[in-house]
Amino acid sequence: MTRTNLRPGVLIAAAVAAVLALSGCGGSASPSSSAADNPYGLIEPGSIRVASLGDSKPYAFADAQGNFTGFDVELFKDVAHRAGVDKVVFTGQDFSGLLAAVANGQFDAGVAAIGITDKRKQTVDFSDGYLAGYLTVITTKTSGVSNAEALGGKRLGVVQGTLQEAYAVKNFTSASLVRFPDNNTAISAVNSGSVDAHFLDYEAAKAYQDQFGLISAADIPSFDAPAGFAVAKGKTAFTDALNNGLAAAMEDGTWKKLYQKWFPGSPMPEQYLPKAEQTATPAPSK
Ligand code: SNW
Repeated sequence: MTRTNLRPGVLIAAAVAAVLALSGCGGSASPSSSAADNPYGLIEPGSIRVASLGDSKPYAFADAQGNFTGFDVELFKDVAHRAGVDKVVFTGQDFSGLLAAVANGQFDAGVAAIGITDKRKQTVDFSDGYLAGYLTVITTKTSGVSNAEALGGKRLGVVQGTLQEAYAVKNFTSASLVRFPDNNTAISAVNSGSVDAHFLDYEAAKAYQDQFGLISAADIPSFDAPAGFAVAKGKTAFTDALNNGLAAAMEDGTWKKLYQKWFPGSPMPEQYLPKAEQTATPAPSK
């Protein structure tokens, strides 16, 4: 009696175990289980947590309602959609902690006009590049800073951890650098006169110029460090999916549409346009 009752249960257990083994599920096989449910290795399957910036308009910023938007944000959402993920949650961070937060698994990605450099590749992996431009010194009309040479003896703001900081340390050696956690704080200091100028990304500089009547004093090419999406090291399925999405967004004109929306009037770079729209003229070095 006991035996005949037990038998179906044993059979079911054996069958379940066999199915689990075949599907790669079950206790010790959980890594392949999560690979099936969570191919990109996201913190929460089906959702991408992104570390970004609240004040890098028009690349990445929080609007009046607190929603993240901008060129980089919209491009990332489009690429995530192509990778099959529609839930993307952006959080504002200080730039200086952003790559570490991606590397240590607090976020799935970093999206904030982050230039790809060998040094940063020691901390994170990057998608392919999706934007290349200039670094700009902006100042007030009365500061007397009319070009990079005039920065000698002046107080120049940089956001900590940026390429601007590294460039200024190396090349603006006679300026006094003042490090800020973010652009808004630095621009307040420019407007109040506590620093003479601030050094930031070209399009963000343009936005602050328009907002506060500031002027550009110097544009430094940064085409050797195009912006990419930062991902924790070794998440190759995720990075590959982002790269495929980026290539598709460039080829079907989505990248161009977003560029025109967020950077109106800026010269159109060729290397990210659909192949049919690229001429034989070589683009600025990547
Ligand atoms: O290197 C450039 C790139 O060519 C493009 O112009 C977008 O900005 C950059 O990636 C540089 N961005 C800075 C950096 O990566 C600052 C980023 C920020 O303030 N959000 O450090």
